[in-house]
Amino acid sequence: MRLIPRAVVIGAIFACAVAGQPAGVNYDEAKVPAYQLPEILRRADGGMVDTAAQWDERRTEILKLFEDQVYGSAPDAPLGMRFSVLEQDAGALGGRARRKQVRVDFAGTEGGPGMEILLYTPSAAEGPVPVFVGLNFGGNHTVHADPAIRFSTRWMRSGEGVVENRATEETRGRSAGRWPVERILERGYGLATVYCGDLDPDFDDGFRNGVHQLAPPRTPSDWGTIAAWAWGLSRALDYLSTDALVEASRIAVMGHSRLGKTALWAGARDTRFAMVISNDSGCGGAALSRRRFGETVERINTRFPHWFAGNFKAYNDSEDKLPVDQHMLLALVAPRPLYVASAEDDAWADPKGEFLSALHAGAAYELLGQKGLGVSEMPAVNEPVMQRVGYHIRSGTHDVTAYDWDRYLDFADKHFKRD
Ligand code: GTR
Repeated sequence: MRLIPRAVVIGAIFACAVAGQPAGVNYDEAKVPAYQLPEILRRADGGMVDTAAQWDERRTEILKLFEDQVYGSAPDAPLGMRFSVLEQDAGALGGRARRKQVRVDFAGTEGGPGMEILLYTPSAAEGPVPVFVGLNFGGNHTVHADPAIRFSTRWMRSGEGVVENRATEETRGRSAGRWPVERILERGYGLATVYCGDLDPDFDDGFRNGVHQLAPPRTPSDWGTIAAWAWGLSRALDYLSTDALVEASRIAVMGHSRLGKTALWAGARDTRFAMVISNDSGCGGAALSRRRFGETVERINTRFPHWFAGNFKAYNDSEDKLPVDQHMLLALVAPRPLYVASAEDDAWADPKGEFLSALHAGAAYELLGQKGLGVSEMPAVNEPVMQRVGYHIRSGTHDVTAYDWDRYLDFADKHFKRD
């Protein structure tokens, strides 16, 4: 019998237990390969962009690279889209909120592809308010225990309270910890949310369901699921811009994890989003792919083959061939306020890679006369930095917490303050 040294066994068990993820994942800073990031301000023809006036062209070039090689390109807003208010109450949440639930029929016909928006605004507001908009993971009814929130009967990922991929009443309010509605309202903001599965159920079905029906992907540069979700956020913004309760020029897009990747892509494409917030978005979100720390391009494409455009698979274990890296995605938000958040015990999402990405995106902000992060070293845990770009790494795990939201509200106060 061959004996495996005890230290090796313990080491292996430890590596798996720490990560809670497949073996062979790199969590060692010393093993991050040497890499060179593509320069944000160097055009494809080799020339440098050195005036704000030249940025628009470079921005278009970078956006196209992300569309073609990473997320896939999505169609324009559909013609004939229809909004119907399904329910509203000016005295919701014990009189603190106005609640509105709106159905969006993308093709203008009931029963076709569509989504439901849940909107809360502070009842005390005298005029339109700035609003945070983000997708949720489990149905609008999971974001608050409010019994009047319409229950989602769509396909759900399996989990507690989900039976045969459908939610049960048990899931009402389940994610309330991630959506501190009262706190947001007290600070004078509104919150709008949509279930991501209204747009595209989160499984690989060859893009037959969800909004992909409107323009089925035919080429490896067509929209994957993240692009479909991001497209839906733009459609939510289309609606919100028509609602008198909402200040259309102050809408912040926010998302966590896979939906943080989505918020970044939505905010990068659609400059009507006045602020962009990424919570623990990791690989394919804020984290630099070339670092190969935690989740890698190959792992994400293998486990979630439907999230990105087909072309992205060509970069499995070949990150250095990517014509972009994620600091360029963040640069597409410039000069609008951008916040990137990490969590200390979320190595899978590579907090340092998220920070470095935000740091390097500063090149575009500076070109446009704004201060990026304003620091060059990663700040200590629970010590946020906030200029035009904000960043924090909080203690704890992969999640959205009250701490995260308090920082986003501070950041919004800083940038959305009325003159
Ligand atoms: C993980 C995935 C991450 C992240 C996360 C989430 O399984 O590897 O990229 O998106 O899911 O969305 O919670």
